[in-house]
Amino acid sequence: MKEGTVLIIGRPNVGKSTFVNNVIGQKVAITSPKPQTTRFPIKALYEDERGKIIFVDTPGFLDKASSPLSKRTNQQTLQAINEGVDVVLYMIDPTRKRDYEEGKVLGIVRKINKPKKILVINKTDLEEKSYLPQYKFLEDEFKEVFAISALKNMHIKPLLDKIFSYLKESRPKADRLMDENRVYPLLNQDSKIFISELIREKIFLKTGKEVPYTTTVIVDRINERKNGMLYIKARILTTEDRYKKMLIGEGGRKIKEMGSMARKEIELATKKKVFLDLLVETDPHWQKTYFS
Ligand SMILES: Nc1nc2c(ncn2[C@@H]2O[C@H](COP(=O)(O)OP(=O)(O)OP(=O)(O)O)[C@@H](O)[C@H]2O)c(=O)[nH]1
Ligand SMILES: [Mg+2]
Repeated sequence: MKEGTVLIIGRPNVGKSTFVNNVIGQKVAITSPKPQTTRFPIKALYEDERGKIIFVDTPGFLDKASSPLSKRTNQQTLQAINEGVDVVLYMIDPTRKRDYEEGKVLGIVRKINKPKKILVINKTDLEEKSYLPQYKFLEDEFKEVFAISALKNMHIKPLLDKIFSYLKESRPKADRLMDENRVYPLLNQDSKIFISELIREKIFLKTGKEVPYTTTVIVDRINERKNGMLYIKARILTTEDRYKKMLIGEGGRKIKEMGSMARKEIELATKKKVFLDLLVETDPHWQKTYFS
């Protein structure tokens, strides 16, 4: 059996989390059309008859990391790279112009010297204007290039075959990472983090431009009641009262909608009835409190 760690790196919004979800075959990482959705490296286990792959989905590397959260995000990505990676997938999105941020990520990818590197061109299902010529030079730099659609699950199989061809026979690393508090196949999230991520995704999907970036989600309690129902208490923290208002929405409609979407997904994942007690609080200092 083969085993190894595969790290996915790329600027925000290229489709890293979408790729990991589709390869794993279930939602392990939240995704949204807004950049900077992922906030910490997510480790998930892929298994088939050939062996095990630990996929590490990283937050899109940020050029300007000034807040405690974005600094920590970048640090964790660098740390994940240094933890021992066998294959690096450098993912690009040719529907967007190459920019300074892309250069920054490429600089990091170039510095990773030991592992095998594969260039992954994502979003090939889209027919809109392509900036692929701007990325052409990369094809000389990377020996292996795969054009895929993470969303439509296109051309993923040959990429997986290539990854396995790079991996060595088993070093039982994934087993060591398994522990019963984890949400399988996630290797580094417990249920509180998993649930807070699902709620955070709804904020990214359902609120306006800047609102998601002012928020974090804290799950305070998960209790299983005698009747088998899960009672979950969670709070959305935001930096200002005006954002709190937007998150709650008129007559509480927004928070209800987000809560209900999240609850349904938690029910699906846990196969239990869920009562989600979701509140919004203003806390201008949450970044300092929780992320520095
Ligand atoms: N059309 C198309 N859309 C895609 C594809 N892959 C991802 N997307 C979309 O691109 C957006 C960003 O996807 P994510 O998976 O959240 O991107 P990410 O790279 O993880 O982003 P960050 O976590 O912010 O770094 C979402 O709206 C996805 O649905 C693809 O292959 N085709
Ligand atoms: Mg992501």
